[in-house]
Formats: sequence, structure tokens, C-alpha cells
Amino acid sequence: MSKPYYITTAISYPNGKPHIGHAYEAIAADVIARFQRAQGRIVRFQTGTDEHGLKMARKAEEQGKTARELADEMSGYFQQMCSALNVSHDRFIRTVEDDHHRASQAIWQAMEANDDLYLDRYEGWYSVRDEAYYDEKELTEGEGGEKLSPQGTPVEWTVEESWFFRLSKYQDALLDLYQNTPEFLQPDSRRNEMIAFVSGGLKDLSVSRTSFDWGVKVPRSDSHVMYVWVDALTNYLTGLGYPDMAGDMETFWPADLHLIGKDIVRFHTVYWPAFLMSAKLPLPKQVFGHGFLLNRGQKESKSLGNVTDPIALAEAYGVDEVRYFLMREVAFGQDGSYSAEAIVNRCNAELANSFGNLAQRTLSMIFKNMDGALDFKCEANPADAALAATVTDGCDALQKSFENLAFSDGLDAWMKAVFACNQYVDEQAPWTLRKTDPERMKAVLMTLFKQVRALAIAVRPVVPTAADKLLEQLGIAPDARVYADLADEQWLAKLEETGFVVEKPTGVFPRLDLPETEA
Ligand code: ME8
Repeated sequence: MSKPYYITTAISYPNGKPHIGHAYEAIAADVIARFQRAQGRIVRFQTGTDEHGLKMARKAEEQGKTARELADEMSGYFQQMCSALNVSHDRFIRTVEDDHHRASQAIWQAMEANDDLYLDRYEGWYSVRDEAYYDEKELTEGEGGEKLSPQGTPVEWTVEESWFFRLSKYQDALLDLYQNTPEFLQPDSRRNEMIAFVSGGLKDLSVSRTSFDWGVKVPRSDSHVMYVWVDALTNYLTGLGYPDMAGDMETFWPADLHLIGKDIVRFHTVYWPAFLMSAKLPLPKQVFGHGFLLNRGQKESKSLGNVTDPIALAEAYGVDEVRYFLMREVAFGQDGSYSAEAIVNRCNAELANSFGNLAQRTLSMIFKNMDGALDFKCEANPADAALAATVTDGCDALQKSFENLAFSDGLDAWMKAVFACNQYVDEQAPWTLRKTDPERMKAVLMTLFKQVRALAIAVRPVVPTAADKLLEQLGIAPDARVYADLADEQWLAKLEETGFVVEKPTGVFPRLDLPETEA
């Protein structure tokens, strides 16, 4: 039985349209989900929108809409983004859904049953943009002397009756968790930040609001709605049917990975594990805080006028190209930068000119010089065997790196194997062998055919559409494109049995041009 694997993204605030940061996270999570499926795991992959809270309520008011109208309209754009980017989630959750209200009330009651909730009065700072409470000592001063959150967002003084969660009770358990289970919070730099934050002392957390009503109602306390992060974090359980502990909860909880951005690590690694401990539920195995994606080194913002629509980006350069670029260019965990030139240069150099060209050359030569008929009986010489070993090593290295979320390293190893194949073509010069030694030409082309297949299977989680188009042209059945198939010694015999012949190939990675305005 293959092991289940549960991965989630953060759920996005649908107070505006999705931006490139949302696309980056969705793509990274999708690559992981497809990679785990390729490893034979049964994957559950969840994403969605976080629709309650003051930020949504205020934005709707500004636009003269109800919060629900705004949420309905904007959540649709996030769903469109996921399908445009070929994101293979199993569930797109919206926190306005009934099952989510039920799950949030259930975890609330579990925390209450553990004597972790009490009624009091909150007096302190709140950032609506971050939907976060801050301690006075965390605040900084803006240019005009105004108080700002550590994220640089405005804060407002808030006084209201509120339910509190006994977060302070969990301080030691959280520090033990970071120390004894370092894989719980990655990368290490983010874990160190949280150790410092929690060591500084935890105050109890205000977990309900009474000054507005756009949220999940607190059980038996009708004038309160839950603090939006309580319900938002619970989405990870809702999708598995919580509070029903059988079925998907039993199969997929605890989550293998919550993939989130670096700005929301505190919510996922301080509040969330404390809520779960209180509700007596197992903790997720890992929270990974990825870096931010910057536009030519700058944060995108409406005032700078540099906000990129991820769907337009994918339309301009291709979905697989944008996916490949993001996973290859940015060291996962760190911030990264993108620009049209960087996408075009990277994709042309590596996808079009290197891997695409290798596949195209190989298939065209088989088509033209051998009428598409592979020579299944040819013998491999030491150069062929050496190339096969190099490609196997490259594909293995990709898998090892991807297992550790080191995508850029994995793709680097894969690219080195592609370069080795191109070097082999140049050295073997099959176009010359055609006249001098046609038998050897057949062996060279068979060697290349095999390596192109392996390279396509290895990289498929990143560029699924192009890889499938290529594997189709190689005659590889849709159910024979996962990592176990790389170790299947019978695959060529099975291909031979089908009577496969190579047809006139079509390229899968077109050369990209810079748009006029960028050139
Ligand atoms: O934080 N680059 O929603 P959100 C990379 N609703 N990632 C970025 C980014 C950027 N420039 N900007 C944002 C929320 N992100 C909450 C989450 S989860 C229970 C609730 C990431 O729409 C950000 O770090 O502000 C987060 O992981 C995700 O996009 C959604 O951000």
C-alpha cells in the first residue's frame, strides 16, 4: 500500500485578484503534489480562499458590496488562476462553506473542552492588513510618526470584549517542538525566528471579535465571530471531513506539508500547533515558509504600478515555461526575482535550445533516417552505457533534491544530464554515421530515445503538459510515466510489442520572444 501524502497551500484573501505570489505558491505546491504522485504516493492536495475577517468586510464596504458578494466574485479569479496554471488540487475550499463553519465550531468546542478559552476584554493593537494582533514592543514608527506592524502595515487601537485562547500555556511545548522536531518548521532560518519570538514570552491570544459579524459564529456566544485566523487555519481539517475522525481524517491527517509564505509563519507554527494540541489532534509534519517573489527586485504594489497578472504571464510565455522558470530560478525558501528577460532567457536556453532541441533532433533523425522504426535489437557500446549512467544519476539527483524541496538544485542536476546528451549527439554525429556506419547510427539514436524518455519522466511534475506531449510522441502510455517506470526493465519490450513507430515530431518547447515593450 502506498503511503498517503497531504499537502496544502495557504488559503488566499480574495480581497483582490490573485498576484504572482499566489501563483508561485500554487505552482510550487502543484509540483510537489505531482512529484509525490510520481513517487507512487496517494496525494490529497488542497488550496482555496480565506474569505472572512475585517479586511474582507472593509474592502467590500469600500466597494459598496456585501462581503459575500466580494468573496464570490474574487474567489472565482483564484479558481481560474489554478486551472490556468494547471494546478492539480483535489479540493478548492472556500471558508464560507457550511462544512467549514461546522469544522471551525468543532475545533472551538474541543479547545473549550480543554479549558483553553475564557471571556475577557482585548485592549491592544491590530493590523487589518495582516489580520494580526501585535504587542506594543513589536511596533515600529513610520515616516509620519504613525505606528506600524513588523510587516510595515498600519495598526489600530482596538478595545472590545473577546474570547481568549490560553496560548501562554503552550510556550514550553512549542519550544520543545522546535527543538526536538526541527523538520516541523523549515527552513532553519525561519525556525530560529520563531524560537526567538516564543522565547520572548507568549500572551494569551484574542480569538473572537464583536465589532463586526463577518465570520464563523462562536458556539453559544452569538455576538462573537471567531478571529479570522482561527477559522482560516481550520480549513486544513475541514477538507478532510473533520470533526468526523474516520475516512479522510484517518487517511491524511496529520498533513505532510503546509506550504506557506514567510510572512505567515507565526500563525502556522505558533498558533496552529497550539490550537491542535489543545484540541488533542496530531500536528502537521512540516510547515515550510517559502520566500517572496519580487518583480525585478521590487515588491509588487498597486502604487508602483508593477502588479503582474499571473494568467497573463502564463499566456505570454506558456504555462510550463512559467512553472519551470519559477522552480528553476529561485532557491526555494529564499526570495527570488523575475522579469520578462529572465523568463525568456532561461526557457530558451534550457527548455527550447537544450531539452526541446535534443528531443526534436532525436525524433526527427529516427523519423527521417529510419522511417520511424526503432532498432530494438541494437547493442550498446561503452559510450552509450556511460551516457545512460549519467542520465540515471541526473534523474536520481532530481528526485533526491525534490524530496527535500530543493527544486532548483534538482533541475540543475537534470539540466546537466540534458547537456551530457547534447554533447553525446555532437560527439557521435549520427548524421555522419548514416553513411559510414548505419548500424551504429541506429544504436546512437536508440540510446538517445531512451534518455529523452527518462528525462521527460523525471521533469514531468514541473512541465506536465510538455512532458506528456513528448512522451506521447515517444509512444509511452499515459500510465507508464511515473518514477517506478524508470526502473522498469521491460519498458522497451512492451513498446516493441505495440509496434510503435516514430511519427514526424512536433516541438514541445517553442522559442520565446521578448514582448515589444521589453525588448
Ligand atoms: O496570508 N511572493 O493570504 P494572502 C510569494 N489568508 N508568496 C507570496 C507573496 C509574494 N510576493 N505575497 C503573498 C494570507 N504570498 C492568509 C493565509 S492560511 C490558513 C491563511 C503568499 O492572500 C503568502 O505568504 O495574503 C501566503 O502564503 C499566500 O501567498 C496567500 O497570501
